[in-house]
Amino acid sequence: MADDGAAMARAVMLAQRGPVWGPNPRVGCVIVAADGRVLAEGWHQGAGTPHAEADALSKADDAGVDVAGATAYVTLEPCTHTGRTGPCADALTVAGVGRVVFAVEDPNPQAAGGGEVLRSRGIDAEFVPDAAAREVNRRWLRAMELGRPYVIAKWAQTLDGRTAASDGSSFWITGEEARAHAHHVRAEVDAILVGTGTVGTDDPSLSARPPGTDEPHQPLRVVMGTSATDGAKVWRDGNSLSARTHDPAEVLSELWRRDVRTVIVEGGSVVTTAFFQAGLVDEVNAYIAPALLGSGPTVVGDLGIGTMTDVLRGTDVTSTRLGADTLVTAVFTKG
Ligand code: AOF
Ligand code: ZN
Repeated sequence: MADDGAAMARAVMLAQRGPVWGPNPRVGCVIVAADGRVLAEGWHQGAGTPHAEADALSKADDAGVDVAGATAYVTLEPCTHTGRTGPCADALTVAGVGRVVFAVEDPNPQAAGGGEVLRSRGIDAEFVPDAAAREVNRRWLRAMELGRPYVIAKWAQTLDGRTAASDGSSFWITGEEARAHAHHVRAEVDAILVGTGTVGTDDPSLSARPPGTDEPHQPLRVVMGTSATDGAKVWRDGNSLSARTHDPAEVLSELWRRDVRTVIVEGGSVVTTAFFQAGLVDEVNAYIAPALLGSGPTVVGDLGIGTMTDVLRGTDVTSTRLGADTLVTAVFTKG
């Protein structure tokens, strides 16, 4: 008899081999025989490549392994649609698996309903919720619920909440470890957004340069606002977008159409404030240095909060020590 918990834990590990960025979720699949033997494993490597179930089934096929009557453990509900690839519910049916256990229901209305479809064909499909399987796609799942990209507001600040000195200089508030961490996060998202003001003052390259990673994924660079930024580094290749508007909701719809599921808003203060004012910040990543400036721009401007009862308070807080600095993350929109 297969151990459901152990098999799903393995499927979650496999899911993590897929890319965090991109329009698709990370999904893992383990096919286990009635006697507990693992017959095949698969995972999804990103949009356009086979889904986890199809990957596992084709590996079984290549190895000449018969999966008839076996149990497929999948971290996400098998899809029913033909998108970039074919429906996994059909592939599992044709292969003759006897049972399917999935850990998260698919929030994508085009793909959802695999559990029902499989049951209607006499396959024992069970939805067994699993927190670890949810966590693997935490931001993607939230974006699908919201129908817009998941927004991470990221900044580096001093203890007194400043992001630059009064002369505008801001290199470097935090140390090397904090900056390396931020590069890892950049390589895991679909887009990085800044305002034209930041392009004018910092001329940032907005690339992901995580130490120790060759050819990291490069997010789309998005510049929001109407001021001219000709010749800036962000325009060095085609992987950039000018969003000539001051409305965060408008930018997010445009990004959603371009398959962006996660975006980091990296400032400046005007842009970050606009996203907070619009209620469109899902998560804050604040890198806090043990430093004081006493003057200079602050992270977030006036949000129209005049009294403590209106304070914006985050949940699901984490704190991570990075050299002398501390990364505090918190969630600001909850499902
Ligand atoms: C699965 N198994 O491994 C994944 C699923 O355009 P496509 O064909 O790549 O389909 C993408 C959608 O399929 C995605 O939005 C999500 O609903 C589902 N992803 N489903 O059965 C998988 N990656
Ligand atoms: Zn599928």
